[in-house]
Amino acid sequence: MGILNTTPDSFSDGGSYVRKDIALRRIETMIEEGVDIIDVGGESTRPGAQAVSESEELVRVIPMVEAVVAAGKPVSIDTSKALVMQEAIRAGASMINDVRALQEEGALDAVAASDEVLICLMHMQGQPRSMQHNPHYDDVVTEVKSFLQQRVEVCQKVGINSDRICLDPGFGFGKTLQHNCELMKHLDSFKELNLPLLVGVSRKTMIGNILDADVNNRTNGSVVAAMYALTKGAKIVRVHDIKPTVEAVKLFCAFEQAK
Ligand code: 8Y7
Repeated sequence: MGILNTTPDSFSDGGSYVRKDIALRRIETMIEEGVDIIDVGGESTRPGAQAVSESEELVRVIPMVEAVVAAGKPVSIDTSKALVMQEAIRAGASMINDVRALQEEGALDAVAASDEVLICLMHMQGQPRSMQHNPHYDDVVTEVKSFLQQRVEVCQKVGINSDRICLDPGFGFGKTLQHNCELMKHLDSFKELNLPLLVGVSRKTMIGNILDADVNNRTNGSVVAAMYALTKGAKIVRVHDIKPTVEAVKLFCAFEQAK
């Protein structure tokens, strides 16, 4: 899954894809480099980021959803807002990627109203503005898993079949470096939830902290971390650097498919 940010304050793209033509070129490049799904986001969930209005988010993302659909690639829409979900589904989005796991008003119904769209339910402790202030868990792996299981049950109650759901522990979302490392080490235990896992660690602070690398020097770390997640059972990796990640995935698949 390739990340297409349309947010001026996104920490790793520095706002360089705000202008539409640049975003369109970025979509083309990602496709050339072998991306499978493009995740279009219009709200920065970076720690401390400000909220974005519904109308602003729609203006940012819908043209990009349309462009990716026109290019023939599946689109995931990174949003928590019901109206943005509805409009993106109408524009042809294949997946909703919700860091708030359909807890905002109307979001559950927006997904339930479609009988096709996929949904990624992610775990977050707190809200983006303050989530990194003092994250606390007694047992991060158990607590994240049990939250995701509860959200799956809520989805099923409103008719969202589990074959449309994937799960994400939400690396960096209300988690210390130790929490993130513990989740990564025990990612294989999420198999007990019996749903595909999506993992997003690309260029994140956890990688910067371990490697003492600024955001422009995290590609190697991001690819290695994605590879580790794959060996622990992740089925989708959400990344900025398409080419090296596609190479890692190809190697992983070649090894895994050997007899
Ligand atoms: C994730 C995500 C972000 C993630 C999923 C960033 C939107 C921060 N991270 N969605 N979104 N999983 N599913 O650094 O880890 O990309 S935003």
